[in-house]
Amino acid sequence: MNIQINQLGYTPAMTKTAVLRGKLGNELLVLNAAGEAVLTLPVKADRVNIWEDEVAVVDFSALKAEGVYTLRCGEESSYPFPVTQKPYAACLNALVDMFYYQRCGGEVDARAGVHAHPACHTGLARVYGSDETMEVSGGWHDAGDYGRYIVPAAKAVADLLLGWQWNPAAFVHPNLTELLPEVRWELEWMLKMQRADGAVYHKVSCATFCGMIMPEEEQEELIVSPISTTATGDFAASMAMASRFYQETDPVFAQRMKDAAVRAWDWLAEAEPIMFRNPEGIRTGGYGDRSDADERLWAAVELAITCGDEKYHTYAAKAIAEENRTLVSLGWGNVSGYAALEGMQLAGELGDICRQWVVDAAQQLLEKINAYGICMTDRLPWGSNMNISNDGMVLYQAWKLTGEEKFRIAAEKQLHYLLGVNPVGYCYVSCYGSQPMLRPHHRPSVATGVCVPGLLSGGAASGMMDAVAREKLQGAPAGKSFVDDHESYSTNEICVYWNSPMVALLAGLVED
Ligand code: 9MR
Ligand code: 9MR
Ligand code: ZN
Repeated sequence: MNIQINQLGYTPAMTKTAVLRGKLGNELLVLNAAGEAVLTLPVKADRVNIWEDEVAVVDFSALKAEGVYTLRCGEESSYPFPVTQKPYAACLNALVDMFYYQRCGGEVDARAGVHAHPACHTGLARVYGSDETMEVSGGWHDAGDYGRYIVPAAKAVADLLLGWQWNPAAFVHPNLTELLPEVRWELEWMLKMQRADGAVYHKVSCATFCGMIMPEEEQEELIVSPISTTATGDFAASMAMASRFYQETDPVFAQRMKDAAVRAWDWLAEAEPIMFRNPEGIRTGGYGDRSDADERLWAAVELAITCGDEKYHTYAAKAIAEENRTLVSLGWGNVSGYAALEGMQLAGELGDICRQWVVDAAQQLLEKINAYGICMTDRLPWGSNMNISNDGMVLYQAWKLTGEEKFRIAAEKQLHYLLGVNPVGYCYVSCYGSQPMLRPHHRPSVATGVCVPGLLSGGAASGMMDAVAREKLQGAPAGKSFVDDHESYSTNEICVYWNSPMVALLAGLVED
């Protein structure tokens, strides 16, 4: 395909841009379902070089009438796409249902079809280096593997709650699950990962990654890896945040989370940084870090909002003053951006600083936007689709703060990229769009031979970090460093914390 569009379509009001690859012609025709041209637009002669292609970007926002359309330029056509009021409702449902499919420690019931399975990983886990055992069942499998890790869990929870905060009405079509009960599935597990003194264990997994089997078939010993201050900070932050969301419906549960957050903080306040590294014999996901300053900052902000104590506010004010506020980072490694997004709720100067932080970061993103609409060009990291969704969240928030359309348009472009306006022409959400990703590095999808729907692929990654990528993508430019192959874990794995920011972005953008 040489004419890239959002394969799920657009709302009538949205800005619509197509990316045309190569010299296709001078005019872009918008054809209706009957094949009649309803719009004719000039294609700019001065094209842009990006990722080894010369592309032209054509704005066809003038198309506002509902219907199904195709774009044509010369001999080339786009996939057909709709213009309709709610083009993303089914996709958003699927992105949320993904968390249900990822459930550990409970049955995934018959509604999941071939992916149904009995409760998995229900045995007691042994604390690394001891004979002590713990009951830590529950939560979500992190990704294509079956590990359960606190650091990425906190990000996933925070994104989903932000999506709910921005627009609860976006989640009115429950399918396999509902948002707040689903998030609670993870939170209940996280609570089990806290040690009596308040510190939090980094993860629970088997010693090594298993083969491409269903989760209940993984029977090796479960091992709880040592504590870290990053896991403890992320835990304190996400528990304090979540506590507010369950306050009305279940105050007892909300109080449990608040108490757990306070205990984590009290332990953290006395603790020197403990950065996690896989101990001898453990080879599952590391989620290591170089600094826990951002985790501590995020925790202080959430506790200041939830508990109101002056000490949290004082800590947050000092830490924000020291923070390098050039970006709003929503990565699992640098969570300072959550302090920014959440800190906006704080009264006084701190709230103002956080708002400015978000708007300045969004402005910097705008300056990096490329022809495909995303804010990175030279290098794309492992899981770049997460960074793209994260950027969308920041741009969306800047739009809400300022009302400036440029931010909303840019936020929409992040979505359009993920759903088809990208140089490989994939809709990066499995089973959605005209050319969906269908072969993710995801054990239940590989074991059954059927792709779970609603999985956001990690997407293009320039580092060539697995054998398939090295073999098939050697020399490929960043944006094309993607292969829909289940063995390419560095370009086509799936993760709870890659789906989660896309859920938040979509929830925000579909607001009426
Ligand atoms: O399945 C694993 C995936 O979740 C990880 O992201 C990836 C990188 O750590 O590793 C995958 O496991 C592979 C392992 O590292 C090497 N042997 C083959 C495994 C499955 O492809
Ligand atoms: O998402 C993680 C990415 O940022 C890292 O570069 C990569 C290598 O360390 O690991 C990714 O996380 C994987 C985790 O270690 C194991 N579960 C699957 C995750 C996604 O591939
Ligand atoms: Zn499991």
